[in-house]
Amino acid sequence: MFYIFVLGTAGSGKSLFTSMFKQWLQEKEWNVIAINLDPGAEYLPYTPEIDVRTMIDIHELMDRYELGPNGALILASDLISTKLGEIQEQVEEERPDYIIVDTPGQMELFAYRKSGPFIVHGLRGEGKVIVFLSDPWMLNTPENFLSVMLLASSVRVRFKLPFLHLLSKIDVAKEEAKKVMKWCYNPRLIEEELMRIPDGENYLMYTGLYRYMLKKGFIYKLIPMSSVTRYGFPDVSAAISNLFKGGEEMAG
Ligand SMILES: Nc1nc2c(ncn2[C@@H]2O[C@H](COP(=O)(O)OP(=O)(O)OP(=O)(O)O)[C@@H](O)[C@H]2O)c(=O)[nH]1
Ligand SMILES: [Mg+2]
Repeated sequence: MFYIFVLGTAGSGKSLFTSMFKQWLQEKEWNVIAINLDPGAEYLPYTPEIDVRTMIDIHELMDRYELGPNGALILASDLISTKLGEIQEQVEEERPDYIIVDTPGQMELFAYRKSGPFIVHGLRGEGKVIVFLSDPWMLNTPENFLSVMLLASSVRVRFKLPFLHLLSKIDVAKEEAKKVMKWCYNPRLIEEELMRIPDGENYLMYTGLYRYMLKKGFIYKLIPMSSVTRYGFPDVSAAISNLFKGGEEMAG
């Protein structure tokens, strides 16, 4: 059993990726299930085999503790950790090859509070990987590119697991995606762009940070993909297979 945890900022395409990548793997004859860990999800583009919403009711929390939507979401995120045993039991019943885990819209509630890492590390499996989604608009300037790489790095540091960074929604942001991929594969281009920042102090800070991250492997080679057209799915699955050390090939 291999876990694929899908993280990313709000609206980056986590749920649609979960849905479409699950379908894609199933077509390759793999036994795949999806877990929804977003207690606040109103709508999901797939039917999860395991759903935290059946264990935690956000509206009940709001009523019982007189909380607003954000307070209830925070409490619900913390409560996820108490459901580890229940989730594990349900996974064991299914015994799938792959488990795709969709995580809460508000990434910070999952990644930066205790329960996210607790669940991620607590679940038993042969391998685990984090896939982190960003859409091209989020990286559309050199400063944004740098800050999204910082965000991805902070998630990687938080979970300490094999990590992939995907560039989502490229079907609707072709030009932006091309630019971002150029930056990824020609690191000097970003430096040149950062040099154009008029404020000298910022330039030194940004380029210093950028060079350090590049040297230490924190500027990721993004994998461009679209959950609508499935462009890039073979690359994503090959990269995931590589990360599952000793794991079998996923792509059929
Ligand atoms: N064109 C296109 N739209 C996409 C793609 N992926 C997601 N979307 C759309 O982007 C919107 C957000 O996608 P979701 O999958 O709900 O994103 P999410 O990260 O789960 O969102 P939250 O859980 O609310 O944070 C939806 O309208 C999706 O249909 C893609 O690859 N291409
Ligand atoms: Mg979602």
